[in-house]
Amino acid sequence: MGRLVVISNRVADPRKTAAGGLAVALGQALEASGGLWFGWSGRIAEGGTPGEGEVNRQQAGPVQLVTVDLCREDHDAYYERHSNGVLWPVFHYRLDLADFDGGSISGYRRVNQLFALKLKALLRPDDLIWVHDYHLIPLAAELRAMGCEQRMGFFLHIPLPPPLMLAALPEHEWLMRSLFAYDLVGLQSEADVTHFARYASDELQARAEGDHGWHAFGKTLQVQAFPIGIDVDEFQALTRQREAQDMHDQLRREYARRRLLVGVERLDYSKGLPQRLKAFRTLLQKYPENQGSATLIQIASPSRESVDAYASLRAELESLSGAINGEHGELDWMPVRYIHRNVARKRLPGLYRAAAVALVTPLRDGMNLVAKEFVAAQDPEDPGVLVLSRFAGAAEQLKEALLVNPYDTARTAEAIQRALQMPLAERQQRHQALLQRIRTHDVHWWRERFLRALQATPAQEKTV
Ligand code: GDG
Repeated sequence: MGRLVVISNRVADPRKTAAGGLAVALGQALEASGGLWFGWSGRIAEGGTPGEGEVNRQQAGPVQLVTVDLCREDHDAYYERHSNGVLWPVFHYRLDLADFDGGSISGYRRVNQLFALKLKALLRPDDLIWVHDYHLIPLAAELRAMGCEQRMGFFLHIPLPPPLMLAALPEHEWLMRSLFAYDLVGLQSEADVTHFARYASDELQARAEGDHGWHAFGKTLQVQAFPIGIDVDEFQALTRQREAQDMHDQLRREYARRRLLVGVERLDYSKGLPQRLKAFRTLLQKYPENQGSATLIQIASPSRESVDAYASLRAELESLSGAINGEHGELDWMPVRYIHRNVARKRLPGLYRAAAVALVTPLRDGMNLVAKEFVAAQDPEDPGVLVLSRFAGAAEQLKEALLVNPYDTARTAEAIQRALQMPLAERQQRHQALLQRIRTHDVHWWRERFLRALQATPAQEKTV
């Protein structure tokens, strides 16, 4: 394999634990090939000029980290308004939350062009290029327009919506056509691949070719599902470390007479948090044996605070958890512990392991790695139960979880009750099957499968 070049909005130093499993997994492949990781520096250059940006270089062992600063206008247009204000909601089926008028296709395109220009100067002819996520969909088309002929793959971490929803995007044809500049597009689930297929044939008049190919604009694009996994071994090693064990022991002591439920996510409207709190309230109302016992620790770490929809979601969650605690709380027991702060990654496995039930109930999610982390952190002798939304990409794989429709409050509450009452033998059986699945399909399997498929794509005419 040639040198691996990874491009994503943010770049992480793969040697740091806080970086997480994905960075570690990509880091390993980057290290093996003396690769390059390219993206935005996270810095906003006040007073800078749109379409221009300082390039920063840093060496992380054998891996080069190269980042570009963005001026305020580019950052707001590309990142805040277009990527997070339009693409994120539309791709998560939330047309109601997309700020189409506030979006900036021109700013989005300008930053992709800027990245392409800076990156092109660093590329070698035999590089293998792997672009990540919705911020950078048109990057390959920009690189091709500048004459780059390397093999290029793209992985979308979020869902791909059905064609009629994509069609709500201004310039959706341009965006989707730009995918054909890649040789391989990876999606999280089979549902996403089906949506792509329908869009490609209905809107782009593309022709299916072979098992995964789509022919249009004079070239063939391979499109396949590559469900992302976690680094199970790394996460289990983290579970055995002191920080996680202390967290676990402390929670087990504190909740010795109670049942602990846990939810962990970035505060985001795709994660179904209000619906989850309502289902938990129904659980307390409908099954009074949980009164004084069932406690939900909900971590909602701060994310995209400057986007309006996030501020109102935050207010809604504060008010809902306050209302549930007001209605059901007792002097020595509060049913909801809502925490709007980031928890150290080293403590998370302890929190997962102390919980009897995890509530992973997004309204829509590309994959959802929390579901997999929860499974990895469990004690196989006495495992907790995963309650998982059927709308998470992970639901295609994790069939032994209790699958729920998070919009259906009453039946989600029923599933939570079933999880709390599940006999040990059934918990063990389900956990064993789930662990087997996340182990077989871990993040290394995902990376290797994607890179093998990218290398196997046929050489062809590169311009679109
Ligand atoms: C996108 C897609 C897809 C959460 N809170 C804290 C914290 N986390 C960590 C979790 C997990 C990660 O963040 C979240 O990953 P998810 O997959 O659940 O969700 P997104 O952030 O939306 O990720 C998603 C993913 O990309 C990968 O392709 O699965 O569908 O939306 O690792 O543990 N970590 C720490 N403190 C927190 O408070 N340290």
